Amino acid sequence: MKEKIYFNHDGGVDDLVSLFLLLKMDAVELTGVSVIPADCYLEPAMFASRKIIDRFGNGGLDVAESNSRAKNPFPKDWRMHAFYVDALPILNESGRVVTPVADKPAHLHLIDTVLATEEKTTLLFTGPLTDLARALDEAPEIEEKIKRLVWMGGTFREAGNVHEPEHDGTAEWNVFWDPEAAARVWDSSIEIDLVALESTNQVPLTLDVRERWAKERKYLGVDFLGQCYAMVPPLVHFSTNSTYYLWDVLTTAFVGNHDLVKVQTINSIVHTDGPSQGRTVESADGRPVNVVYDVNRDAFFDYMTELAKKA
Ligand code: AGV
Ligand code: CA
Repeated sequence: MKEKIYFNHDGGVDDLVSLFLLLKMDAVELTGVSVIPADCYLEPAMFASRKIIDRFGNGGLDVAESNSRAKNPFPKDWRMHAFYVDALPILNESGRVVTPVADKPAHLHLIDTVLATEEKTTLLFTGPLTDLARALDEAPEIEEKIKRLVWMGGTFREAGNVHEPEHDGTAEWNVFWDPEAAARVWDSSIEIDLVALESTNQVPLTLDVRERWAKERKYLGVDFLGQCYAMVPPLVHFSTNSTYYLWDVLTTAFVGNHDLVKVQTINSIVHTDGPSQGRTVESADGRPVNVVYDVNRDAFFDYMTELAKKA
């Protein structure tokens, strides 16, 4: 039986590529999709999501808009990426958008979808957890219908990826955007699989990966990967604040293939205030999370590229 997945994302290049790959996984059935305007602007991210489903999916889905707001907003330059994906000719060839916008905001759409699905749902979140935190406040009964949460977020290292005024640099962005939301989900009894920076640091966008996709661009789906990853800066000599990693794509690949990574359980808490807000730290009386801390890089890139060839 196919695994039922509800996907909430925030419209970055790797979020949108994740949506594409989920549509190509044989063992996965997407039950719902929603978009939160964190690392994106909502309108282009909604259009891009609907067009990706039109082009690469089999219909039957709508896409819900989140009305959640940031504690700490993303930089504008990064949020612009959704406009570039939305404008790709490959997504605009048909000249129309068929997949509808859902008539409820994301957190209510999540509740409805989870309750309407007979089996337990796996939640895949590749942006902040705000919509899940709000759904849990609104309808705590969904907890028992959630199989687990797979989240791209956090790190247990000193170095996070937030480089902002008044912050000490220890947080990962998806936690930092809304630290209270993460703390709310930590308070629940949902099983959490965390794809943290420990593993995503091992999958930077590099020139050899781009060259591989260029060589195999005769496959429509591989060409789509190449076009998407032409929009964001690769790791060349050293990592900068804007260097792109395949954060969310690794998280999505983990849902489809557990053998790519190593996992370790850590008891942890989330800092919600002060210069370390958004930091996840190990703590004996914290709650357990399953942390993905290592990945077979080559197997990961092979897996995602082969999936793309199915398009
Ligand atoms: O912290 C990683 C998260 C992922 O969900 N996002 C990007 C991925 O979608 C935020 C982010 C951190 N650094 C970035 C980010 C960068 N250099 N460009 C764009 N987004
Ligand atoms: Ca994201």
